[in-house]
Amino acid sequence: MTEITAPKSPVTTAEFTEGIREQLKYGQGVTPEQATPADVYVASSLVVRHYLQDAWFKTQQDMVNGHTKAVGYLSAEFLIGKQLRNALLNAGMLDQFDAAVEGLGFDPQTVVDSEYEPALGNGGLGRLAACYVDSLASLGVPAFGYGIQYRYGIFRQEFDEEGRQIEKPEYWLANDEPWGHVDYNRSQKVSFGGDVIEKNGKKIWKPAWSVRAVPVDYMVPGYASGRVNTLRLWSARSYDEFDLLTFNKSEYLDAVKPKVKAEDISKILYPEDSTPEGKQLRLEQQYFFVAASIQDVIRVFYPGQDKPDLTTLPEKITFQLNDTHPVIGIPELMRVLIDEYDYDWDTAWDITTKTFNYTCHTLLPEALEVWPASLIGELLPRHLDIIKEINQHFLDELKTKTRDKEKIDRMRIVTNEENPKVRMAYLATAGGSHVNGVAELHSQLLKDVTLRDFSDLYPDKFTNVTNGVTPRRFIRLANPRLSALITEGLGTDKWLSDLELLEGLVPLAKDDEFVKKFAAVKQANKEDFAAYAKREYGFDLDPNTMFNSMIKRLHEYKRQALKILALIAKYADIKSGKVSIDDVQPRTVIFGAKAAPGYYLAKLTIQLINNVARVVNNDPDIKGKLQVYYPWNYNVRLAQHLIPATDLDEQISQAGKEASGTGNMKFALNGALTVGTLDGANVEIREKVGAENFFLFGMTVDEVEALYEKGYMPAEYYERDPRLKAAIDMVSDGTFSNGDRNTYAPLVADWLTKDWFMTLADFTAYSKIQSDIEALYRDPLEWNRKALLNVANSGYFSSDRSIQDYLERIWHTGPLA
Ligand code: Z16
Repeated sequence: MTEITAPKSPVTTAEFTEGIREQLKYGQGVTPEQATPADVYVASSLVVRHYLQDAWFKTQQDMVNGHTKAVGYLSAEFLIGKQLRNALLNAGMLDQFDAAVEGLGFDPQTVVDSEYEPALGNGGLGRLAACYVDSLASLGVPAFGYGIQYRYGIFRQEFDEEGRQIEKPEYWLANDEPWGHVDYNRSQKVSFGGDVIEKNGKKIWKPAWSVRAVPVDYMVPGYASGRVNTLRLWSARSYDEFDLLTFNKSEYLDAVKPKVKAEDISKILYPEDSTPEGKQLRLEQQYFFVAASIQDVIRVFYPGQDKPDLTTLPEKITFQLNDTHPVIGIPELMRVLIDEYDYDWDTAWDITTKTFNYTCHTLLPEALEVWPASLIGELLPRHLDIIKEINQHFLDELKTKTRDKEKIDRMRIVTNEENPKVRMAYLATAGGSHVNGVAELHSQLLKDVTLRDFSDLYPDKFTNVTNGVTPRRFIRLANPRLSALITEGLGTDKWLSDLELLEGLVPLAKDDEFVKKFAAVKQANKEDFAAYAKREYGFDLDPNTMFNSMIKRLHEYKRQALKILALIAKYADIKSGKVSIDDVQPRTVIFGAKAAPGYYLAKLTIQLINNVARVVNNDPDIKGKLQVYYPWNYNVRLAQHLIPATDLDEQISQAGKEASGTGNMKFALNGALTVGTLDGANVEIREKVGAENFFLFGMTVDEVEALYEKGYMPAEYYERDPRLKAAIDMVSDGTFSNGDRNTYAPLVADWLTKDWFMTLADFTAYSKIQSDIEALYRDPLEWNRKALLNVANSGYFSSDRSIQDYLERIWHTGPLA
């Protein structure tokens, strides 16, 4: 008997149908006969919201009236993906929706597909924030996600004739957006610029301009928890509308300018993943959403109080800073406490440090935001004063802890130079209770390298929380076939809220019949993906080949170059006759990646991959045995389709560079095998699934360090490995650029003279492991047994477990009573 614990539906099919009819009539203004799938999508979404409304109220009331500390997850990005199916699943209405929509003569999948994906994030960090709000609600923990409702999300990627990336604006709000509830009556004022004056020994900030922060609220229904939390994304509006009335005609157009400027703040998501640009607008965005959120928390938790006792703030909420982007919240809370509520410095500092915690998501030094003090001073003069004072207090404290003057100097929050800079990661570390990295290895490197001085003097502040992903979206929704098989194998569907139960599948890996069912699921998923790729992209994928995916942002450290060079080497082997085509293990390689628009080498790599695909796919000598596809505009939707269909997943970053990775977890949970380096969470995945079920290759962190130390000469590797040489020469000689030898010259020059991430040094090891991979793939039963063991042993990588770790190690709170 299979035990089904999925939430009991709050609605019958008849009620759902009636709800859709009502919404079509009074909301969309169409009859069911006139309605398009997009109309039915909007109507269905509003029905879901309707049935969640009471649980939403109750969760908020219990949060404000109860004694359970809430979590405020401050993040510049929430890459939430499509909402409808997820809300239906979590609220227990999937079946009622399907039946109601079919009853009205529509195909449920078409209806769901007509939702436009909110792409309000760059990659891992934004998607992680979305998984975390899902898990918080599913665990019943009171929480707010606070961020920005950008009008333009991450750009829509296209490829031109030459295979180059083109960025198109992503105006995702062009149509009805039924999920975001715009709440004009709870807006906040956020101010900028101006000066600080002193009056009676008190500093007073006289800002020059203000914008109105309007909350747009998204319901975050927990899976089977009966709880609905809030994701509050701020949208910037102008206060200057009325000024229009006072202008004569000639000034009319000028008068709308300030309005446009104010609304610019939430206009666009910066497309830099891990390498932020220090632009004024970016700082405006950061302050905008953090200031609005802090005021909002005071409004929510101290309703109607003129003189609230804010010493209790750390009992009401704990703020998690997602990377350095929201760190300006630390001086902002200080300012609010001191300037607006008259607390003294020490009391304010005590409240602030108890309220904030900081998660670092990177090891790249260039990703740790450093702002010119002058820029902060212009935009937020009072905050710069406060930051300097924090710095001074901090330096005084350090003097009581160490006599090492150089160390103290290295730890300055505000640097001591002609044009001083503010180091946001240091401000976050000094101004909060805990600092965590996002995988064991990453947290260790933070302590040993990036924040070493801090961990020496404040060892107790540092901890680790290994990332996780939500099994609801990334197993249940993305892979219904596997979900059904897991439930069959375990005899319960409880694994959806307790993912470590997947361990119960371990014995079934010995059962050939079960392994064959598992293999059939993968095969069916591959056929589905081939059909999807045909429909959406016009590609002809052969589902009887190995599906080998590499999906993630395009970045040198992630080393898409290593993958493409190995592929070219293979192609060259075949072309030169070194390898007979009959011995080639058929493989379909699928890339998905966006590059930051200003990242030259990354964009050139995209062009190379597209042209390798063009040449290889059209070469009759290859007989379709090697196929390369690069579906453009990789996003959450494509991930949900491709991950369940993948046999082999690439996690091949240079050791010590990928903080964690979360795609690696999604793949393992969907039964792909990983080829990877000892980097980020790969280390823990390999420990959990077993070394024999993971294809490890490449240098370790220590070996990488040693090689930098010794002096890395990439050209030596080029000379040493003839296959590598052949591959690079093929890139140079015009094979992938219609004979033009200049196209990829900058890329080749970088490989041969710099190659900062040591792609060439790991090439030979990477090529070598391919024969192990191919040997195993020739034995489908053994391959699938190992893939099944990956699923069975990856339960640890649920974001529910990550949230449990945050609750125990950092937040010290829990579910609502
Ligand atoms: C980002 O996506 C990440 C780090 C960062 O500093 C900025 C952005 Cl936008 C990624 C990491 O690169 C990745 O390793 C990690 O898994 C992810 O954040 C979530 O922690």
